[in-house]
Amino acid sequence: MKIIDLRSDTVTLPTPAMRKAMYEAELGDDVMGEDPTVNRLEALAAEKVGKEAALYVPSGTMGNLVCILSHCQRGDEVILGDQAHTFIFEVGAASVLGGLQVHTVPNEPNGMLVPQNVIDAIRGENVHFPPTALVCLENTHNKCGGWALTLEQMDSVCLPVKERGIPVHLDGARIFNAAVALEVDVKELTRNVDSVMFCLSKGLCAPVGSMVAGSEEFIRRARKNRKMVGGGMRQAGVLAAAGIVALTEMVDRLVDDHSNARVLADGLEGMEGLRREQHGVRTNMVFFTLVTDRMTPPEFRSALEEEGVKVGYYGKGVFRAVTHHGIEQEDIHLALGAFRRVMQERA
Ligand code: TLP
Repeated sequence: MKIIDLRSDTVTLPTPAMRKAMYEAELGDDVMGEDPTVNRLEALAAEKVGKEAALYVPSGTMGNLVCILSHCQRGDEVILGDQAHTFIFEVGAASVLGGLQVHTVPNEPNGMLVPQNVIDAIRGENVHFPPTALVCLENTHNKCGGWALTLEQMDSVCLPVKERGIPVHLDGARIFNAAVALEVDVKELTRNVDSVMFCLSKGLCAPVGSMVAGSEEFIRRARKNRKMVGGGMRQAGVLAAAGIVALTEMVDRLVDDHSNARVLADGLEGMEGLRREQHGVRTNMVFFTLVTDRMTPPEFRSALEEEGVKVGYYGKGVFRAVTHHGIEQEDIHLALGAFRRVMQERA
């Protein structure tokens, strides 16, 4: 039985082209700046997102941390959404390792921050206040259904924040999903942020790694902070080679993941005992809630697993299914059959 693993697009495996590129990669010591493959990946990534420079980091979590550390000093405050990955899923790193205070404002269901709420959260001059040093956005927004924010939506927050002299960081773990869904060049979405982190290891299928990008001066600081948190990786070109394939060959196919997610969402619609979450499907994520008392969430999850389908659990009965490379439309139909059997026979 094929396991249809919809827990996350992080489960994707490197493609044959990636494995070949990894095998053949030219290597050097990247901490000394001498790994030609890492240097090539960094130049390519910077060019793709329209920034002066980029830096290869081991993970999205480290990428966000390195950017936050590079924008802020201990004692500063960072404004971000209360559903932000950085706030919920990054082990409190900004506070623990950066000595920063996080100031959350509520995310709208589509992942947006209400611009006025962000402006109101910026601290004024007062001896009692920590200085506001950074605002973070997320696109696509993971906890808000994988929704893609348009340039206009992002600008409605970015521009007034930047007018006040405060930089904006974008957690763009899945920014290529957003660009593909909105049919815009990714540069459009990154144009007005000061730094962006994006992942090579999710829908783009590289085994490891994320990129951060910004001005040359910012990336110099980020490189030092990456070293500080242990992210200097020596002959990292063996991994970066897969990242180059990710950026050159794996972006356009994300459209298939998005259409598979819609097929899945349509199939789940109206299934007794399940309620699709309202935010709709824009990219590769489908959220739904178990609304029957005949089965607990863990029972539902293991019944699905027995049928060969894995989904992610977000608590309070809410589940997430993520489509990705290796999941074909026929797998979605098989998965829907499994959902139906679990809901009809066991619920
Ligand atoms: N998200 C993972 C889990 O951590 C929840 C997933 O399965 O979706 N920003 C965003 C928006 C993310 O979704 C993730 C990973 C990260 C940052 C962190 O990236 P990694 O896992 O590379 O540290």
